[in-house]
Amino acid sequence: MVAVYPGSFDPITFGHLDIIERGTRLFAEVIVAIAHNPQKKALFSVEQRIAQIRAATAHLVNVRVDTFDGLTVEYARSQQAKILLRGLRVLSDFEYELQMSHTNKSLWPEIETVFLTTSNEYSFLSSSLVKEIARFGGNVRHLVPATVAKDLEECFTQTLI
Ligand code: COD
Repeated sequence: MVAVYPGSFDPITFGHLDIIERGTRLFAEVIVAIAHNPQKKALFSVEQRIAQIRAATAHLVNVRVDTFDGLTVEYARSQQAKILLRGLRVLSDFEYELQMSHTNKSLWPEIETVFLTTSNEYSFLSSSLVKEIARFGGNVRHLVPATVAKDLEECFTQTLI
């Protein structure tokens, strides 16, 4: 079975990567799908995020990185994928994820959302937190893949100049 792991991934963190790695052991293929939302201001361009995720998942043979506009279920349908993979960290994730899962099913009844609970060491980790630390010059190398850490350093060094 093919699973789509949709998200913003702005940027990918070790929390996302953990879900991807575990997903590849459950599904024949995991498509990491970056939602392109022009209304939402992202730090990294879609092209940068594709490069970051490709570099971070280069060791995984059954991962594909893609981007999509519009509805997640329409994208999944276009890929003949009936599984959406999502990660759950804390209780507050649950409400949002439950609402999204029901909404997606109302749009396409054949879609199923599979949730993987976060690994303990990443339960606090989010892309926003990583960006905040990097913005203030903190070390993020234990939180994100090396390419992302480098991109964050470059991005915020340029901002300071
Ligand atoms: N540990 C485990 N899981 C994690 C961690 C972590 N440390 N960090 C993040 N995750 C999980 C998140 O819980 C989520 O499941 C996934 O990784 C992706 O997270 P993000 O933050 O990169 O992506 P989101 O949640 O912003 O993505 C939202 C979508 C873009 C998927 C959503 O807005 C969407 O589907 N948009 C398209 C329009 C649409 O179809 N709308 C209707 C659906 S409601």
